[in-house]
Amino acid sequence: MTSLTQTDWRSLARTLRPRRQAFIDGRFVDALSGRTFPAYNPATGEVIAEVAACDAADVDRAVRAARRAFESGVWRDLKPAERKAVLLRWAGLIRENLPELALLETLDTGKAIKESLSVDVPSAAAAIQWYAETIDKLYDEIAPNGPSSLVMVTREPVGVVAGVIPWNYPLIIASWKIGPALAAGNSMILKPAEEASLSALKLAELAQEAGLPDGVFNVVPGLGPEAGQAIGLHPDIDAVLFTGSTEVGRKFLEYSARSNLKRVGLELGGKSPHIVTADADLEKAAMYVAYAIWYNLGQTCNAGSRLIIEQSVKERFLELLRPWAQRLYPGDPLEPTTELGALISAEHLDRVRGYIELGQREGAEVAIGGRQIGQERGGWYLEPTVLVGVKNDMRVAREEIFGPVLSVLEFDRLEEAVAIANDSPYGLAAALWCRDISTAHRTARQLRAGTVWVNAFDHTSINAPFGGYKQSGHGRDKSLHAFDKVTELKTTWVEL
Ligand code: TAP
Repeated sequence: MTSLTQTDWRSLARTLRPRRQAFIDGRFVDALSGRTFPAYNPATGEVIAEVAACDAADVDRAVRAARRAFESGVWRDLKPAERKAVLLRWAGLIRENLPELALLETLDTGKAIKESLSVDVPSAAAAIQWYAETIDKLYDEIAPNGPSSLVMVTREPVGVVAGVIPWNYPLIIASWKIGPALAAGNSMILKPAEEASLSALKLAELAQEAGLPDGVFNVVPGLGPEAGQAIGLHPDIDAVLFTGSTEVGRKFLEYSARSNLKRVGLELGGKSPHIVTADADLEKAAMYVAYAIWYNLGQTCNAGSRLIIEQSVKERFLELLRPWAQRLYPGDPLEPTTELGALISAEHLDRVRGYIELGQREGAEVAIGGRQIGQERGGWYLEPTVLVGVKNDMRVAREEIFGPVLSVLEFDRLEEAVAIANDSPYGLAAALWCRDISTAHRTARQLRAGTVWVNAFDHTSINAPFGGYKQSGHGRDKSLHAFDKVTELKTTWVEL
């Protein structure tokens, strides 16, 4: 399927009829209000679908369905092997529908079809499969309490779990929420981002085909302040797994406090530091620094957006980065060799451009890129950009730009680099390039981030936890740790 040409993808896109209704209680339905919102193709600026705009009434309908399904035991009381089989079928169907899902993801988000095909869809299938596999392998515990009692510690599903997710990796992040929530036996409601709902609706169709009982998995597309807020405030949702901005994450904590104290998992923003020392393998580091900031056009929560480079090698390193900025030049996302597509929206493009101008006003200089391109296509494209002369108190070093803009800061001593790296409200990820093993371990310990890479960036696996320190959130996606937010621990004490 990867042999399809740009023309093939374009003609497939013309025949594609994306699902646009909400999926509630096993049926595709319009929003009760009848309202819709447009889904745009960021590569062309065209509207590709009018999607159901769910609000509080639809969320309530979905919660009732999810609660009914949960209480009936139709899912949580299935034999583990049966539950596992359904999720494995779902993962299989995601793989079988690779071209359609990849195309939906690309049309809806502007990301390159190459990436949707090789990363987004396969990773989502792999995550659901991984959690399916845990279902009949996780054992509960017996606390050591002597011969006169049996103290069992068991995990039970919390009940109704909602996932509220962003637009940058719609399928992947959905799968990180769906996997643990459904494997644990919960029912689920998923609210995709306004800018990227289409692949979630296709997932719902495949869930039904896989045999997931009605009401166990629901998708309510809609706007954040309507559907999202209704989820946050709903008194009968037990947990919300949120991925998105720190600003909205804060709102979910407030919603929880104002409603039923539902559990809130927060995967939020980042401003990840990428430290490169003079003794590092600079050529390799340059490639990683380039992908760390420019992959998906920097619209990645853990994007390596602050390069902290040892002063003596700064100029040389910038020369090594230049060819990568040319190679990773944005193009038509449906051209199979394109690595970077378009930014998600016109507003986001303006926002990112605003940061480049702000950086210059703050005293930084554009060393690479900085221009909007591709206007003739109608979409929202920006060159890979590097700002030099950045100080860590500038807003371009402190705030999440969420675009292809690398801020370059300099250091003389490694302690300085660590201090700069840690001087951030965020703590999602960090990376260090150096050859000395004890420096690497010591520095990795000092970096306050949920993930630290040494001589790498963004290497990832579903079995390694992912999440942030500080205002990058709390709780972890991926790995067995993701079960913590969607399960209750029950102690059953039996006197013998
Ligand atoms: P947000 O604007 O925070 O949106 C995330 C989700 O929250 C969307 O579904 C959004 O709906 C909804 N929402 C917006 N306002 C809301 C409100 N007032 N009440 C309830 N829900 C609301 O983030 P985004 O722009 O989609 O994504 C970018 C952000 O996500 C960045 O900060 C990025 O770092 C973060 N992110 C973090 C991670 C991890 S793992 N830490 C991964 C990816 C992205 P609408 O789309 O309708 O507004």
